[in-house]
This record gives sequence, structure tokens and C-alpha cells, in this order.
Amino acid sequence: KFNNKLNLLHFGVSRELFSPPQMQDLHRVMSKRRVSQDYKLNRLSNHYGYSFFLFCCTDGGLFVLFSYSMENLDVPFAIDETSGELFTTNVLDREAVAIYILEVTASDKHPNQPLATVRITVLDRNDNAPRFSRIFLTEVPEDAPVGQTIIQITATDDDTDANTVINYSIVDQSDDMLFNIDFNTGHITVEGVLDREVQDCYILKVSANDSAWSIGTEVTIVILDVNDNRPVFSEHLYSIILPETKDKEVFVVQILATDADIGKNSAIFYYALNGGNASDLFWIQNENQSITLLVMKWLCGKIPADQQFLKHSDQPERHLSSLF
Ligand SMILES: [Ca+2]
Ligand SMILES: [Ca+2]
Ligand SMILES: [Ca+2]
Ligand SMILES: [Ca+2]
Repeated sequence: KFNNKLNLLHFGVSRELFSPPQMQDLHRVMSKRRVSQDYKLNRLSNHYGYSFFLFCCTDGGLFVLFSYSMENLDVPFAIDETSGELFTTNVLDREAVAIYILEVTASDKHPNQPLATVRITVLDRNDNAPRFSRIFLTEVPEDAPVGQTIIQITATDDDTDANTVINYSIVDQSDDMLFNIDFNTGHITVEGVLDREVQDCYILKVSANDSAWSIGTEVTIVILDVNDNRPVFSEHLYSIILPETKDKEVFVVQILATDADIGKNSAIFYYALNGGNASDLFWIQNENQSITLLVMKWLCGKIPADQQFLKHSDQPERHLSSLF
């Protein structure tokens, strides 16, 4: 009936005639028994009646029939009343119940039944994959130095001991990858020079692995802008010919500059260099990132030929500027 007997345990139980059966030191011996969670395999192969304990009683060489019963009927174990075999009736899952305490009685109809405690420890089996418990998203400035840790990837595993040892890797890791992951700790570090103006977001595919399972997730790394680009004029030289005029304000030219950064790092302010507008003939209108040069005085002569007339800057506190 039970083809997969394991750890059959024989106990010599003695008694005096007409006295209750005595199970000798049963608790001490049985508490050392351990049951493998691998019994699940038996369920899969239709062998889930798994016998692992056998209570055997002898009396002066004669087989004495005891009756066995278990107090707790809500456990995946049963006992054969006549043979004393204790066996599984369902799958075991250490992650659900790791230890069972069973009470077993042996009776020969005498009112003083001996009671034995069977402590069953379910051994772990690596039947759970690691799992990631959250979404991984981080931000890193584009000037982050090589070696800087930007995020730690963590996974959990419901198994125990060796079955829960997790290591981490980046899927399809290549030599030109700008990131690396620590095999043991899951720390992701910068391994190359980042440039938001080249790529502003990376999605890494990482995996967590134990000895049997591998799961993957994505790590989103947003590259934050640093003001590392100066504004660039649309032309190197603006040549303007103005007629003499008696109007006090005359539009001269609109000049555009662009900045590869974003946000405040690309805001452009235009102003005249010291000495570039010494004659005070012009003023600059900073609107819509355009320059409007207006003649402020009636021109009766030549405009000074300035080599460096205007300057623009993206951020006053970090003077990245261009001249023309
Ligand atoms: Ca397990
Ligand atoms: Ca595991
Ligand atoms: Ca930038
Ligand atoms: Ca800039």
C-alpha cells in the first residue's frame, strides 16, 4: 500500500500482562526525526500516502495489537490503527507549516492509555523562486562618478538556508554597459561616463537567482541634467547693415542661441559685454530667448566695430557663455 517507506522506526514497547502498554522514551527518539519536504514529489506521482513512522509493540514475543489514534485530525498525517504506520495524507509545505506536533496513543482497551508526542520537522526544499517586492526606479545626475552606487536591488525568498541564497546579475551584460551590479549585494553602480544629452533614461533588465530559480525585473534609471553645455549661437558672425535713421528706436537683428541642456540649465540670457556696447547705442530685449537690438540714439556716425559685442549665458551661477 505504501511504496515509499522511509525512516521506518521500530519501537519495542513492553508491558506487564493486564497493564497499559508503555511506549518507551518515544518522545525523545521521535523528536529527532525529520521529514523532507520532498514528499511533495510523491503526491505528484500519486504516492502521497507516505509512511515514515512505524509504531511496533511486542509483548514477550507475541504480537500485541494496539489501537492508535491522533488527537488532531486537521493535519496531513494519518496512522494505521493496526500496523502503527504513520504516513502522510497530503502534500507538505514547509513554508505553510514547518513543524507538526502530533499526539499518538496506544491502547489495548485499558483506560490508562499511554500518550506519545511526535514532533515532525518538515525539511525545506527549494520550491520558491526569489521575488522582487517593489518597483525599482532611481535618478542619477549625469556627472555621477564611476563607481558610485545608485540603487540596491533586493529580492526575498520564502525558502530557508541554502535555498534562499540569492545572487544578482544584469541580463545581457555587455562591455559597453554603463552600469554594473554586485553579484551578492545587488548594488548597481555607475561603470561609465553618463551623458543625459546622449541618453536620458536606461531600463536595465536584472535577474535574481537562487540555486534553482531565476526571475527578472526592470530597473529604470533616469539621468538628471547637469549644466554641462554652453549656449551656442546660430551663427558665428552676424553682419548687419543699417541705414542712417532719425528714428530713436530701430529694430536691428534678432539673434538666437540654443542650449543642449534642459530646464533652467538651458535658459538663456543675453547681455552686452563690458565695452562691447561702449557707445551705449543699443539695448537688448530679453524676451522669448531672442535678441532685439534697438538703436537708442540718432546715428550720426558709425557704429563702433565691436568684435565681441554680445554675450549670452545660461545660468549666472555657472557661467557657461558664448561670445560673438
Ligand atoms: Ca521550500
Ligand atoms: Ca528558493
Ligand atoms: Ca546636460
Ligand atoms: Ca547649459
